[in-house]
Amino acid sequence: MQDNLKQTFLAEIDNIKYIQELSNLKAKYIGKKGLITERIKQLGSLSPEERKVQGIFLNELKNFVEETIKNKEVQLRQQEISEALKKEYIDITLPGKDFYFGGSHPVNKTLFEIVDIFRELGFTVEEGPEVELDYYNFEALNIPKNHPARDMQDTFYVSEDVVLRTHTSPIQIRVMEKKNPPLRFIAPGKVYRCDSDVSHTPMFHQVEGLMVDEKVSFSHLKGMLVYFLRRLFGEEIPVRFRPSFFPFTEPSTEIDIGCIICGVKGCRVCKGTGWLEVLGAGMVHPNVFKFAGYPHGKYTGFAFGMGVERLTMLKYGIDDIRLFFENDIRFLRQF
Ligand code: 2U9
Repeated sequence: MQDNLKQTFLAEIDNIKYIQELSNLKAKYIGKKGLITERIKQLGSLSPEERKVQGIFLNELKNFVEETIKNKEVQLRQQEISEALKKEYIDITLPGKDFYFGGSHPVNKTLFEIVDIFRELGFTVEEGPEVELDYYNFEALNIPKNHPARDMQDTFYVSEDVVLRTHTSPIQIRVMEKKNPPLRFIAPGKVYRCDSDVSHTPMFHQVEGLMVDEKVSFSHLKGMLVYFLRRLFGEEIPVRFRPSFFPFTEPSTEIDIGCIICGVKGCRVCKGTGWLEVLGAGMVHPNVFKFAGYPHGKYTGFAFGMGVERLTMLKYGIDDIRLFFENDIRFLRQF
């Protein structure tokens, strides 16, 4: 009969799958009213010989049940852990989620490229104030009062004598006031003009440059700027010079490259001409040297200017300048 108890217990514990069920089983056999406990309680009614035999047997059975439940608990706990590990397994060899590093703005990328090319040519980089005196922005650049370039409609006036610079040229005047030739530097920076459409924004970036020494000629201008354009747009780029006019240079020229969209055939971007204007340049006007305080006739120099947004638009085929300033991450991520 007692042997039977052990067999039933073993069969029952064998069926148990969850730790929570073990406490019921424990109560059923060795709890206060458990099957084995009840039998131990009844030992008193047996003869001394039988009590001894049964006593030893029941005691051993009780210990056996306790021990077996404890072992089963350990086994179930280990099983639980290995199942959880299997279920929560993370494959660390899978590729991670994509994330994006920030990068330079496309206008800055072009600006850095331009600066790098001129640095290699021995040009240094000079800067100056964006809120500028009328004198440096216009007067000293041979743009006298009443000149059309001073039109209120193009220039942001802060007061009668103070403007937001409309070009970076005042930097060159300020440098010439302080230093004597030889000079070879570029002047990059933000400029402001009261204008807004697909190809104009009220603020844009320019790089201008100046080289002054004794005997600087138009050939130097031509050599440097063709070299620059070949570095920026590739060795094969066609380049042409057209005569032009600026108050601060004489003679003056505008420089075109063969249209990089259509290959000099004529398209929407080059307005059917096959050419794109990318630079303005010229030999520094003698009046400008006079304003800078240089002795008459001693020095010659060439100057040039370019719009960085425009060059970036041509380089990447962007047809609306306003895209640069909308901070749309879908646009910016493409560069
Ligand atoms: C000094 C003397 C001469 C700078 C020059 C240009 C020609 C020019 C435009 C290009 C596109 C401005 O951004 S843009 O609209 N620039 O065409 N700039 S010569 O000449 C100077 C500058 C300073 C003292």
